[in-house]
Amino acid sequence: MNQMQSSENPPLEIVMNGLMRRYQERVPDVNIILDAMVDEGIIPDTGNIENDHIAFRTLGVPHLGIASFEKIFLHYGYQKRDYYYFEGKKLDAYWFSPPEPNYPRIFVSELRVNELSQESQSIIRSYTSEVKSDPVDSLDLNNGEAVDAFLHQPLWRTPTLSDYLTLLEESEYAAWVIYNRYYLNHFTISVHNLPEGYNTVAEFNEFLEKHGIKLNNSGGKIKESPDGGLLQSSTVAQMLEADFANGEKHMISGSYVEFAERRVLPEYAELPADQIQRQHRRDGFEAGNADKIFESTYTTQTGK
Ligand code: OOG
Ligand code: NI
Repeated sequence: MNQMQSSENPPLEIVMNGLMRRYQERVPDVNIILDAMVDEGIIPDTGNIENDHIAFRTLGVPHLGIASFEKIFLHYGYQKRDYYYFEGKKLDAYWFSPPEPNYPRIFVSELRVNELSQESQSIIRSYTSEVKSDPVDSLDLNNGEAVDAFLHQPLWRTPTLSDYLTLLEESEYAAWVIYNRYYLNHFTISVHNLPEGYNTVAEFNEFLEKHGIKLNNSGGKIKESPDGGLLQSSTVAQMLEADFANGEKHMISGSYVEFAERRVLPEYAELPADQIQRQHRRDGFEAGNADKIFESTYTTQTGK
C-alpha cells in the first residue's frame, strides 16, 4: 500500500503512529535501544518490535481523568479490564485490552486529586478548571489525525515553574502530568519472543546496561509478579529542558522505556514452543510491579 494514503489507515493506526513518532523524538533511549538491537542481530530492523503495552497518566478532576480519556480507546474497540489501586501514590488505574493482537495493551492511571493537600489541589484546579467540558466529547474519533493532534495539544496553560516545583514535593506524578499531559509515558518492548540470550528480562537488562542504559532500581531492577508470570524492568526517564511560563526553563523528567517478559501459563506448559501465542501467556498487569515502575519518572530515580 502507498504510505502517502494515510487517510486510508484505520484511525487507531494513525493515533498509534503519531504517539510513537513524538515519543521517539522525546526519548533518545528508544532509538539507542532499537539500533543496538539491530546491531546485535536481535531483530532484523527497527520495525520488528512487539509493543506489549503503552501507558498514559491523567488527573482525576471533572471532564478529565480516565472517564474522559478512555472514551478514545473504547471507541476503537479496546476493552476495559482490571482495576488497580496505589494507596501511597494516591493513584487509580485500569488496563485495556486491544481490539486486535497486533495493537498494544493500554495502561491508564489517574491521580486521586481530592486526596492531596489544599495547596496542591488548588494549583492543579487552577489549570484544569480551564477545561469546561469533556474535550473528548467534541472530538471526531473517526478522524485519526484530529485525535493525534488532541493527544499532543495543551489542555491548559503552560504551568509556572514554581507551581511545578510545589507539586513535585507532594506528588511527583502530579508534577509530571501538569507539564507532560497526555504525552505517551512509555512503550514496552516484549522480550519473550526475542532470540535466546535476550528473551528474559534478566538477560535483556544485561544487554541494556552493556549499552549504557540506566535502569530503574526501585524494589530491584526486575519487578516480578507473585505468580512468577510477569517480569518487568524500565529505564530511568529521560530528562528534558522544559519551557515554563514567563520564559523560565528547568530540567524535568519526560518519558521512559519499559521491558516485559510474559511467561507461558502453567496450563500450557506442555505446548511446543512454535505453537505458543499471546493467549497462552500471563496477561494483564501487577500492582506491586507497577508501583515501582511509576518511579521511573521520580527524582529518586532520575537523580541517581
Ligand atoms: C505507569 C507505571 C505502571 C506497568 O506496566 O505496570 C506500568 C506509569 O508510570 O505511568 O507501566
Ligand atoms: Ni508499563
